[in-house]
Amino acid sequence: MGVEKQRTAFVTGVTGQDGAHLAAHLLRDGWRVYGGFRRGSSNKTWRMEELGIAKKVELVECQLSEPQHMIEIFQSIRPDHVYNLAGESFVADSFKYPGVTLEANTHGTLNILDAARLVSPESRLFFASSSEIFGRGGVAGPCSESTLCRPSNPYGISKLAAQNFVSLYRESYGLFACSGILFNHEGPLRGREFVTRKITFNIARLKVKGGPPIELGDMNAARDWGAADDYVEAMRAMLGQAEAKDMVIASGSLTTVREFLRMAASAAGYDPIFEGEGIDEVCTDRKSGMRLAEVSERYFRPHDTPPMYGDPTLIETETGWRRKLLLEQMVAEMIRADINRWEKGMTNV
Ligand code: GDR
Repeated sequence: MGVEKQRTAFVTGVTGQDGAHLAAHLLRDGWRVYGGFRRGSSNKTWRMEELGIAKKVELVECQLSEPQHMIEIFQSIRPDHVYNLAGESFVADSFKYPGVTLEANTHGTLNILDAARLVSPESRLFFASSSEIFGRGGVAGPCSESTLCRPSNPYGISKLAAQNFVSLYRESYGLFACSGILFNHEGPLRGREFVTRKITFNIARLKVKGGPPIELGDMNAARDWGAADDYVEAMRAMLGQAEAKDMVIASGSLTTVREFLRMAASAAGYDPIFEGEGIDEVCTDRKSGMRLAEVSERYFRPHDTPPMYGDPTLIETETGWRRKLLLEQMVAEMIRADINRWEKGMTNV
């Protein structure tokens, strides 16, 4: 019996939430994992450290905007699977930095596709696209692979352009390349700029240390929230298919920011009540009278994406993938992790 060659994956954006979860799953299943990180983000290994994989991932400095550099990385790694998860991910900032967003998300993806085409056309590629590609096209009902794309911010435009490159390279050069159209996905490793982690981090702070209430933007904003730890399995399932296809990765249900806050406060042992409307709305703990959250105009987005939710039928029927964690369980997990961090004084993550 011959010894099976160890399979190799190249994960760009390994210091981010999805990169860390994905690397952990791949390592568990015996893959050799090369993790691409951007210069200046090598100090952001806390996620891999929390998952106990920091020493197991082989880190590769990765400048996505340099085509020759990407070619050299492909020549030295010759990856079986490539997951392009790197990029600018904070939608609100993309209005401030449209050029940087386009460079990282679109141009970076193009350079990866070209490196694969020139060096290792047998590699299978996954690209993390986003529900933001739908924008105004997605408000009428559940978004599927055939929903009209009308992105409403530079971030959505950058992801849609990259996704179009992925299908172009699949169709023109025969690459096994596909895009996962990911709706919001969260968890204890989420960055604090995103509303879910902002809420769990600060509810945990109030619980352990007290202090001022959380300031939030639009409490009526709603998203289709899933768990990052589930969604990285969907990415893997897509690369295991006989044929490369773009697929929506979503939970299929909408939840408001207010409801997420209610779940988080309850998971921390509060009894949250909401009073007032619009900018005057406040969330208070019924038992102690403590103010947990209030609304601040500072966090409203001038051009927020309207609520929309995804239809995961295709990925579920074609790959058999199912999400495991319900939103309420994931929120409880995030609260547990953040309370634990506050108790240990680890508040810079
Ligand atoms: P989003 O995520 O823009 O959907 O992008 P984010 O968590 O930032 O916002 C979700 C919604 O919450 C509203 N909101 C607030 N948002 C933040 N950040 N802070 C607040 O205080 C606040 N109050 C209300 C926002 O207006 C918005 O409606 C995420 C990212 O992961 C993208 O990379 C990804 O492509 C998409 O999800 C799908």
